[in-house]
Amino acid sequence: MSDVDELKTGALAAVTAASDVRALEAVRVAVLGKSGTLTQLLKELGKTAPEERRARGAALNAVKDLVATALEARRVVLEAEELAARLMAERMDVSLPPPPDAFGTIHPISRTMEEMAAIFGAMGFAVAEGPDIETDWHNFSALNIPAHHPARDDHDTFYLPGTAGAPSRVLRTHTSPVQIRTMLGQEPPIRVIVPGRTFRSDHDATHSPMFHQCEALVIEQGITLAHLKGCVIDFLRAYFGIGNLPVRFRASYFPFTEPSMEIDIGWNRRTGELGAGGDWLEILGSGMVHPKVLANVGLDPRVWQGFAFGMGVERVTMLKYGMPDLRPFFDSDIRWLKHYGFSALAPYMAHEGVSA
Ligand code: 2NL
Repeated sequence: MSDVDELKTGALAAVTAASDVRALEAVRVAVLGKSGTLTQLLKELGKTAPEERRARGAALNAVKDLVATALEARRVVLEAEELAARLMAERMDVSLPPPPDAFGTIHPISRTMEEMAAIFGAMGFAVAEGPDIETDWHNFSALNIPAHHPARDDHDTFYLPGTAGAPSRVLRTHTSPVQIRTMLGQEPPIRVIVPGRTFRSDHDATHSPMFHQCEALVIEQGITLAHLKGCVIDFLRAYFGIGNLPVRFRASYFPFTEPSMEIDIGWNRRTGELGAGGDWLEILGSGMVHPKVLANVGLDPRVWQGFAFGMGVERVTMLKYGMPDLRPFFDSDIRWLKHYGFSALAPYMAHEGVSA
């Protein structure tokens, strides 16, 4: 067998044996590349005796074409095989169930405060906010709770370390100081609610040292107790979604209101059901803003009147959703949050259409 035939047989065998596109490319380089075996023989054609040169040249070129054709045919086959293998490996089963969702939930406290903003917003109230760290004056004195007054003892206040010459500071024990700031900062008429964090040094099954309140304040000329009653009744019936929720007003005492009233709603003590059952549950404190409080923020009590009320956000949330325990509210336990949290995709609108 001639060296040309030998090269042809060897090259074609190597093409057939190549098991992937990379191996096939290696065969092409080894035979037809710059220093490939066939290229080498073509380069050496000049050394061949002139009478053999034409025939050998034709034979070498024929082998070159043959090998190139074989390479191309094999490449088409190998590429098809590799594509088929990839399609199989990267196959996607579109009938599989989707992975479990990774959405978070809205915390019940946030949702309740959103609901309150929606209900009071429909009555013309704006939302006001203020600092968690307050001066003693905004938190107590302005609200007619002077230094050494016994009412201060009820608040289990967190005091901040004092600085000589600077006003004494506390973590606010209620959201009332925000209403003081509102009255100092803008002219009446005023209608605001103040949902927010509050702090008291008290920790047991029914008290957290950090909790939330929502207070409301109205300052206008000619405001009476009747406006307070109507506003509170409308709010409670909208919030609990019970159009005929029984509401009872009881005389009480707060230093910052006169007269003051505690407000109860009807429920069933045994089942916990709201709106029926003949028992009463205290839910809110309220009153007409004390003339001294108005004077403390520079308002003439003979011109301006107003009412205010306050409630615990955790408490009304637990009642509405039947939550038995306050403690998990701030544990950040993902199971509790999944169970009691709200979807961000389900906006609150229950108060629409609730009426007496
Ligand atoms: C309760 C009682 C109440 C107020 C809060 C208030 C605020 C100003 C002036 C007068 Cl600036 N009053 N707030 C009034 C009555 C009751 O809260 O039991 N809260 C949980």
